[in-house]
Amino acid sequence: MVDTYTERAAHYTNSVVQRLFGIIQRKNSNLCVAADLTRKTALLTLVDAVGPYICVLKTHIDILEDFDQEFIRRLQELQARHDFLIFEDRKFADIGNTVKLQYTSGIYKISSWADITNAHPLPGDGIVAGLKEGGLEKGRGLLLLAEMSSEGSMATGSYTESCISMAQRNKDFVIGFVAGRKVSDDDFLVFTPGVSLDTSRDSFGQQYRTPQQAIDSGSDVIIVGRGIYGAEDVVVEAKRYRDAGWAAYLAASLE
Ligand code: BMP
Repeated sequence: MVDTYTERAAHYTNSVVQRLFGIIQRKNSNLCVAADLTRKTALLTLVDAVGPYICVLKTHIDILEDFDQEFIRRLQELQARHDFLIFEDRKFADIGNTVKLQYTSGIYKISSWADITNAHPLPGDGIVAGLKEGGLEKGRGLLLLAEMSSEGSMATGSYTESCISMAQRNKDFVIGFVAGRKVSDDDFLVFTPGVSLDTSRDSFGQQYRTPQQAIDSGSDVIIVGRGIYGAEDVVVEAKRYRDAGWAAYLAASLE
């Protein structure tokens, strides 16, 4: 039997995690949509359609061809309307001073609107220190990439173990991992990409598992991209993945 989201919430102090668990419970959803679209109107239309069924919206802000600050304002309106967190999948990977600038400055000013972002542990603890300076006071949270879903990923074994240690040293800001399974016994969230109900891989080495396989492996939030935004009816697919993820969670919490 796994602890329920409500039981888990009591173990965390980070406000982002508290907000996330609240949303998951209110919406009966552990679904994060990876909205990898390149035009802001299409992206906002997708978010408005799937918003009711998701707990987190994941963005790749740098693939937008027509980004402007107005887009952020409209995204925040949708966030308020549909009640979800925003996760910018920036995968920071530089020294602390540089990532702090990349996180807070430039065109995107990610720390001003993204509740959650993520980083590779590759550069060492300085990357967390730099991002923490940009995000902790704003109430943001960080995920570390402990594993990747792509074939041949080098984030395995001792690399993954070092990533877990890094998270343990930075529990005020690191809220969890991007990983395919529960990589640590500590109270860290696990966000799992590479989830599909219909496909097992793509032509670039992406590897998929079902929502049930991900949840049974200890995932807390399943991330679905093309399985939803690539569908003819995105609402039907969002509901299908929301229901599959929630049914798998309910079954796991009763086992
Ligand atoms: P899709 O479901 O279309 O394969 O999209 C997966 C999403 O998750 C993409 O936005 C990708 O950048 C992200 N992702 C991933 O696929 N594997 C990882 O290990 C980490 C990711 O962030």
